Amino acid sequence: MDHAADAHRTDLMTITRHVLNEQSKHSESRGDFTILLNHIVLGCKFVCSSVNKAGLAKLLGLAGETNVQGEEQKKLDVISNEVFIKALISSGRTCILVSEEDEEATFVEPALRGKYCVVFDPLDGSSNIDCGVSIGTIFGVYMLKDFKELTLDDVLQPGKNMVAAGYCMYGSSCNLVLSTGTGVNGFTLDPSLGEFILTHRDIKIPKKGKIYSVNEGNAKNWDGPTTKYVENCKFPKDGSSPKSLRYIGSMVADVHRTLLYGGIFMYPADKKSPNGKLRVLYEVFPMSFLMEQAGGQAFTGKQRALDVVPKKIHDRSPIFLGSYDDVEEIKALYAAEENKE
Ligand code: FDP
Repeated sequence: MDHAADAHRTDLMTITRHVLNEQSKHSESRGDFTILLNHIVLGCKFVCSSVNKAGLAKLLGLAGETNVQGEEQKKLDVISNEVFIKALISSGRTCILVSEEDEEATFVEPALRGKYCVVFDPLDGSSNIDCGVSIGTIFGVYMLKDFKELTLDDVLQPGKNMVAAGYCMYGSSCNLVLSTGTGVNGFTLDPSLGEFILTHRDIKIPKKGKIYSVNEGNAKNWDGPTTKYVENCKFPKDGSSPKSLRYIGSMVADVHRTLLYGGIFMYPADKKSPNGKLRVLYEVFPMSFLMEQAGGQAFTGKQRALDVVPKKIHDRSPIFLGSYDDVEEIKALYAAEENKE
């Protein structure tokens, strides 16, 4: 028996231990965020297990279909939403929940209320479920300013006001990436322990990348700066090598790769969708928060993404995020375009 190896294995930095360590740096903290995070982690573990079992359990298919026992089949994204809503409410630390799956925000009943608002997409990239491509959960957390009267304005705040953001990717391994505003850390689920272990400490995105990631099928409807940027990726004029194109079409997976390898991920505006496709509150903001915390940038084509003030909970925005220098390049192209007008 290798006692040294075993001893090493018992000194694991789990996500709970990590957050408790962070909490101990703030003497005023009462542990509410740690409790909230535990419930988010529980939701992620549940969804991870459902995603892994999806084929076997015949969870795939349209919501509303019935199985051989005549029971109603639920789609994975419907199940994931129910799991997160229940986990977040039962934490006793939330007051308003905004989910991609629900048209209206959920106001938690007064007896179970806490000070956090959580915005989330329980299962992003759902068009990839049936072919086993990586999908994920994205979340952002705001802290309530005024406890007296809850209104939608408590969640219609710019992304820079978030106190935490993260995502969990359900892929060949289950990875949870989290920022509480002091850098970005990545945790991998050890299925034998059922614990997320710190595997990527203080993630920093490379300053410049070699990959661009965009749905080029929309190119005929792009604006000038996006078209020019992608042209430069393929035919650089400064003598550098062309960039590689990688596009999974699942935001969590595309952003995860961008964070670790560098480069740029874009979902620009186009003539058909002048506000792009991705949702401000639970896609653009959390991913932009993580990018900035990792040393990168996030830009909408007009402004810093985290400065946007959403008007409605399901608002959309164009987004360019990733390595600092790469986003700087697209910002320059938009600035040049604006100067021409
Ligand atoms: P999906 O439609 O599969 O749910 O916002 C959802 C999203 O996936 C993102 O995860 C992904 O980045 C994007 O849409 C892909 O959109 P396109 O298929 O238009 O490229």
